[in-house]
Amino acid sequence: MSTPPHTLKPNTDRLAEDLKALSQIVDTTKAGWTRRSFTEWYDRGRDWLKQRMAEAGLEVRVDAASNLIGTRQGADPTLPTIMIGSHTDTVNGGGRFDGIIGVLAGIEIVRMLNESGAQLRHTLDIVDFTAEEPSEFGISTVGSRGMVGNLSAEMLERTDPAGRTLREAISALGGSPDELDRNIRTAAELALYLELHIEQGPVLEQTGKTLGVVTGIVGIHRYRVSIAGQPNHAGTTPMNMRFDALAGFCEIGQAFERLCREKYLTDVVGTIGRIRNDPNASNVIPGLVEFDMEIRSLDMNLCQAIYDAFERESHRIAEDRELTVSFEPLSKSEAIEVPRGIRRLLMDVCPDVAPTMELPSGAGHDANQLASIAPIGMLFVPSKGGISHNPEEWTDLAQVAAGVEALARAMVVYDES
Ligand code: HGY
Ligand code: MN
Ligand code: MN
Ligand code: MN
Repeated sequence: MSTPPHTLKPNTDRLAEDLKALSQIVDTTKAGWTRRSFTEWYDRGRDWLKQRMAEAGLEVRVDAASNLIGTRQGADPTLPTIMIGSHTDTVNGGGRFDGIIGVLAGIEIVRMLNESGAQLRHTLDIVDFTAEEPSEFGISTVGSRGMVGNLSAEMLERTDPAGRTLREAISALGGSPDELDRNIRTAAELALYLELHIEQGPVLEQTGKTLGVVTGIVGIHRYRVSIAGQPNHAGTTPMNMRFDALAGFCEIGQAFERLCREKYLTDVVGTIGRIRNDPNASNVIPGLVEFDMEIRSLDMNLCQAIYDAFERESHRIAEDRELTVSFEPLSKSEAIEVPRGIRRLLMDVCPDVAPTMELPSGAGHDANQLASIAPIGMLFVPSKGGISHNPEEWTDLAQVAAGVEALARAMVVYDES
């Protein structure tokens, strides 16, 4: 029985309750709304999600990569699966909407289908991908990498500051890392991946639009850089006899910003967001600085060009200061172009729900990984003031509900196509 897509409406009270309940399962000792992957608060969020998925009649399981998956069987088991997903981990001091609205949208869409008595042709998977944000292991999109076979043995052995391996962390969350290779999802198994996400930027709000159909998603190159000098006494070491790693970082950091700002202002963004200074004492000349840098662009050649130029400049500065600098790749995700057919599918259904426009994503997503095995489609809803990764992150309930309604329509239209 086909379901007229326009009849599917989210229950906004239920959606508000879910948003409030899940967003409050956080580490209250931290600023903002913090639910870091592989922590007790993340586990509690998972337990809460498992209950909601079970109540919605989904078959609930944790896959080899520790992703939480709720499955609603379709009428035709020979068809590949449609997947709706996102993530429920946050950055430190993050907001209440980044990621979770995509997972809650999936659960609410299942309830809408149940209430309308709709029987889809395709099986539907609702997924909470593990650790989409850069984890304490230095790797982001852990679960979606694992699902598509992009989590290497080397990555699984990386350790967090407490010395735990990513392999151990995935197992503790119910995954089975040794089974990863045998559980890689293939293109034949997945028909379509859809994700609802906050824009995390100002464009929708500034143009008065409620829905954004994503045209492309940036790729991200992330590196860990170490600058080594010589720790020494801050009082007895003359200025011309120092090998100051932090002073070296200041010059190298400026060079990075200048490269990204001057040469590639509109097409690339570069950020140094995490830094460690050893021994980090007021009366010791810093001997070692370690920092994480990332470069993002829709054009991966630009990412590579910036990296190459930055590496050369860093070695030149280090040599001048008799320091050493080394670069270790942390992770790479490829830039994604959304297939035309999926953009058209979304652009056909969305304007009926709310004012809509097309735009690229400057944020990375699990969709970057899923794109290696399926056509992906992403829908954005506005971020107030364009703010995200910040406790002030905000999206109106009506905007979230419009995103849920449009995603449900697109999914039903696709299912019947
Ligand atoms: O960093 C990002 O782009 C995303 O919010 N994880
Ligand atoms: Mn994020
Ligand atoms: Mn996100
Ligand atoms: Mn995402």
